[in-house]
Amino acid sequence: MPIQHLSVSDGPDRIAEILERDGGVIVDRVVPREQLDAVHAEMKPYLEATPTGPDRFTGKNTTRVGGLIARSPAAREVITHPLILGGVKKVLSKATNFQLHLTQIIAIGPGEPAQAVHRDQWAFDFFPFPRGYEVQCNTLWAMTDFTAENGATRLVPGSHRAEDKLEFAEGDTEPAEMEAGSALLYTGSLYHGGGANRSDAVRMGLNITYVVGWLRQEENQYLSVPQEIARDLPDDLLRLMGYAQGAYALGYVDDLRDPLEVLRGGQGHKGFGSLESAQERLARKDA
Ligand SMILES: O=C(O)CCC(=O)C(=O)O
Ligand SMILES: [Fe+2]
Repeated sequence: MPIQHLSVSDGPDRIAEILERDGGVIVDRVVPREQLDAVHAEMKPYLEATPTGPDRFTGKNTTRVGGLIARSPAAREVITHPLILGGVKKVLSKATNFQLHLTQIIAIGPGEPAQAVHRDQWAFDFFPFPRGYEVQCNTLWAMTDFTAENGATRLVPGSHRAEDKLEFAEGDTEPAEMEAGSALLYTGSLYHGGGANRSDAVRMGLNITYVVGWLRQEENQYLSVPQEIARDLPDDLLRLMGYAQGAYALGYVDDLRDPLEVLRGGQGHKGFGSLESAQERLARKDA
């Protein structure tokens, strides 16, 4: 099954529909490639200073750098892109809310072999989430063009409904070929892997991942983004980073205080959210 491409005019509902059907989708040319060049320019010193991966899964010829909210103001707009966030929100809508899971540039160098095909949600201790209850949604923005030759991410479309712990070979996968500025979205349940880079140039992608509000984030935003920087960020970005209540009770500070207000220097005595209203909301979603 080939990977479906959409355009920005298709809108968030269509993105979510294809993600629910296939587990992955490409939205072509979401931002001008120059917007991602700006992220690259801000991240270049970190990319240059970071060693390649220690093992085959992270990639011995692959550089991964995170902390994008602190290090790259240009990345913040990509992370909060309304169309993509709209699609993500729908896919994760069985939970009360969602948050940022990680921000990472993945630069696959020439000669890197294909990464083992995997599900990203295995990071949650291989917990067997119910099929159809998506807990994680990835976006991988092409900072360079993604081609089959240079290591475009490889997906097994439809495999989000498959059994857990399966093994797939490269021949079972489809390359997510796309122009720079495009975004690949895939659920945490979809089998995929970084492609082999058989070209002589680096394949660079910006991996921004979101997760339901009741799971632990992969990248620790409270320590990756120093408080001096966090304090000046807009509320919507801070909430996405986790300065908000997950579901109706998770993530408060000491005496049930609201983390966003505490960060801003206020008292923030909020208490829990309402269990009754959370139950009502979930009952509506089940209907
Ligand atoms: O860089 C890619 O194409 C995908 C990498 C990936 O799937 C991962 O590291 O979990
Ligand atoms: Fe992955």
